[in-house]
Amino acid sequence: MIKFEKVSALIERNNLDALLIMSPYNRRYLSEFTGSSGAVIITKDSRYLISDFRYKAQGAAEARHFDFVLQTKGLLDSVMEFLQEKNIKTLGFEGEHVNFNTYDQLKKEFELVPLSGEIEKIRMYKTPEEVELIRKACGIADEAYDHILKYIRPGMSELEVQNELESYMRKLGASGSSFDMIVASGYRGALPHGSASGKIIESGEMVTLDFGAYYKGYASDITRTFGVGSVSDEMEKIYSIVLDAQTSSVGEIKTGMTGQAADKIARDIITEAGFGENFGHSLGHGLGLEVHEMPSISKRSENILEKGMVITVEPGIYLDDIGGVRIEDDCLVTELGLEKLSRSSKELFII
Ligand SMILES: [Mn+2]
Repeated sequence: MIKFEKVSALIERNNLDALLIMSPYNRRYLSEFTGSSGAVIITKDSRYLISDFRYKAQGAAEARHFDFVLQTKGLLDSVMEFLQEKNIKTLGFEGEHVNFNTYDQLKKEFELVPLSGEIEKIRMYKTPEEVELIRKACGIADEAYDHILKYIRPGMSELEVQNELESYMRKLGASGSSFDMIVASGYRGALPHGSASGKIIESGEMVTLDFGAYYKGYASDITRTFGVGSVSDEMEKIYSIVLDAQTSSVGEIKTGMTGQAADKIARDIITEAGFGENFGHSLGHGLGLEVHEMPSISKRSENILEKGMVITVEPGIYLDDIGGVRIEDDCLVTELGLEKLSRSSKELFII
């Protein structure tokens, strides 16, 4: 498998005897083990998953390409004992995930090589199977959005909308929301990360929903903004600028572009319309096992967009105390440009 070839190259490049992975998403990505505790150890010629008694059967079944090692002590003690038995001297570890106490213990016995973001870089390139899971997670979000547009009425609270959306996605097969969803109505729409509150949704307001589903471990993340009853001229104007920035970006982003160049497509349109100061976040991010992962699509990002990556495209304009508009799709980077995985309509919709 391509991911194991890349890990072997990483081990070789850094002259490691073994690589130790303990962070949950990287552990799951490499081993396919979905349990909540364990460690992955990869040497030049073997792969091991260490976990405890609770996960003995599950670990062995899920981590098909790994030998299961039963943990008999605390996880770190068992890991260290195993590494010593295997005569490991030079050990690569996840610099940005290992805490000080673990580091302090490991350094007593091994020559440590910190690696940062290396597994995350491999995770950027999705296999066709991973893309299909994300596509399914997007389909669930699209169908739930369709449902919620028929469900919402003025007088409902943002929390009621959140609960309905979440339970509907579960009915469609999601294991849950992929993150704490945003339901921001009226003036709260100016908060790019306004989680659902007890605020009542009123006629004449716009509502921003930013939400997603987890399906078999893979996330979707979509945003739509719609009107309730009627929409002011000012908000309608902002909506059309954001829509133009979003569709232009989806149409023009290509393989080989930097995150910075991709971000600039939307930012230039919004800035030219006079709202540059009101678009204070990045255009997008990678999506997969985590709802935010590499690559970054931002003003400063030098990540190169390549075939097989899945990214979000989500420009927004926020006016303090008035409201906001954001539109977000999830897209696969292909040789021909972006392929949209989320399909909900982006025409301004008034319920
Ligand atoms: Mn997003």
